[in-house]
Amino acid sequence: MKNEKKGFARAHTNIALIKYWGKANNELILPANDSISLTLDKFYSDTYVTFSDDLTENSFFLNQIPMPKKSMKRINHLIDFTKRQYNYSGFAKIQSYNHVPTSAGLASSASGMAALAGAVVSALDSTADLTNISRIARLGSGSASRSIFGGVVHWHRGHDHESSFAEQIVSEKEIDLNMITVVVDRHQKKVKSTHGMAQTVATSPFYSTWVDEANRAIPEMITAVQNNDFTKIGELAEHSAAMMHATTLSANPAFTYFAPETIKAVRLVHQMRSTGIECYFTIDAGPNVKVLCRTQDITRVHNFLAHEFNEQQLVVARPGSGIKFTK
Ligand code: 2P0
Repeated sequence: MKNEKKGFARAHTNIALIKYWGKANNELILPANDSISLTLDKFYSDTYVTFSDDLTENSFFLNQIPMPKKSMKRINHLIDFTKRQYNYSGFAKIQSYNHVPTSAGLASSASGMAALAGAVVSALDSTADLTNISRIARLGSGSASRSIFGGVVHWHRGHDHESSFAEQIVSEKEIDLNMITVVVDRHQKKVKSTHGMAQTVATSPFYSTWVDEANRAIPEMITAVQNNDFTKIGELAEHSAAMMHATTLSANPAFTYFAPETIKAVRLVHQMRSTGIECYFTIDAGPNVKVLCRTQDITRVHNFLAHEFNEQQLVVARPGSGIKFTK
């Protein structure tokens, strides 16, 4: 009879308020600086794993399409690490479904790797510890370590596998913080974040300043989040994003994730603020602009942005929950 172990997990994606940009250790994915993020509702990944003694290798299907072997490196690393931890020798068949529309301009690697870690660990350990799942998710993608928890989350950079994990600052019910993505360019060819950050670490003379400033902002952001101080959260988040993008322009060769429409959306955020609609921008490793606002202002911000961008370019997200092991 087949000896099978099954696991399932659902994890939501997240947006960083204090960005992770650069690694201190590439293999363990230890970041150079701490980061803080908001987990988002609506956008999530569902992952099913079946471990079996009968399988001879791992396989991964994303939205039912098999992943090529050459793209399996980090997935295999994550699975091998977990198998060693739980002293298990079988292989895994994984089916993952992304509910992160590409039209939303959000990355799916955070939710995808978080759900993978949750499914793999829960298959091998029914008393799964969320901190351990966060560490394992980190091996798949740094930002995935934060997607284990809901609300606002702090990823401690740490100095080894044990000490680099995320934890919740406040739950999704305790924070009034929403995000409207302005999808300015869906098709732009981009420098993948893994490569972009590596190039920045290696060549930007501003890089050590980035690390110092990011780490300095962490306790300030924690206090702002605990106090639900939207103004302070927004100011710190906007400054963190602007500093991260300054490091790409100071890399050699220089590069930028900005597109012309990125600047247009940033200007609209400034215009809104000058007319009394309080909102702030953040931008990841791509051209889309994410606008942070309070719940009371979602409609006003959305309508203002809708003067310049069409409905399909605007995607509203609210705070989301942490990882779940049932649907
Ligand atoms: C973040 N980003 O904090 C930052 C801000 C993008 C810009 O984490 O190499 O896919 O897999 O650890 O997590 C995207 O990078 O990179 C990211 P790896 P990841 O959200």
